[in-house]
Amino acid sequence: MVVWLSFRNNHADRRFVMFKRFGFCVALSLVAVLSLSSAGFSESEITKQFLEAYDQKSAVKMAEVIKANKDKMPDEIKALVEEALAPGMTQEDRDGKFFVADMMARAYKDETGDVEVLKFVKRKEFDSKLGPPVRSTPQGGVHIVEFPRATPDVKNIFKPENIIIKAGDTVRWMNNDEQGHIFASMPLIGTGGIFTPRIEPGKSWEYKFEKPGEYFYICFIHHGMIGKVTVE
Ligand SMILES: [Cu+2]
Repeated sequence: MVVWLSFRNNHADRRFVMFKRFGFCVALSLVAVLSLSSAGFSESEITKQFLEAYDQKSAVKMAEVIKANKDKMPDEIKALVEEALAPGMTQEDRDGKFFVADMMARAYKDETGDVEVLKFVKRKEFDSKLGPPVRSTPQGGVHIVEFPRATPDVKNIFKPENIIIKAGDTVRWMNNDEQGHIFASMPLIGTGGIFTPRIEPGKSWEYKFEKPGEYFYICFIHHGMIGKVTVE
């Protein structure tokens, strides 16, 4: 449950929850719509109709667009994600496209019960916020991920943030920062299993990865502090 709550704290997700409660979200949706209109969308007809319904704040019309184009939606949404990840995209445009892909995938899930497209969008969005994956070399039998000491420019990060290891390997998270961190992996989009206590400064915490998979994890305290372990 805590993992789910924290998952819901994820950025796009939070915007969606707010989007659902229109009364609370005028400012945010305005920001999103503004960034969409400047995002140079090569909007397909379906996306255009969906955005029109969104502009009218009509959840009913949005659902209708999805219903009328049900079979095309997975490809439509994947194309949007591809656009979002295209080279040269600004962060703002990327966020805008992921925002729409996320909304469409949710509406598609509500219509069909199929959650896989939404998971796909979430995984891609998460990956887009990380640097490229690095194959980790164990030191003294374990892989080390550090919470480095905060500097004026960089704080609340996992380092390295995106590693590849082998099944059976152990990762040790070491807190060299001056504050505590708590994190967990998100079973809704990847493999669950990591759930840490509060790791205080100077302390460390280990996890042995028996199960192959993609472990997307987030700090509960610091929004935007994210990492990933891919277990082969
Ligand atoms: Cu943290």
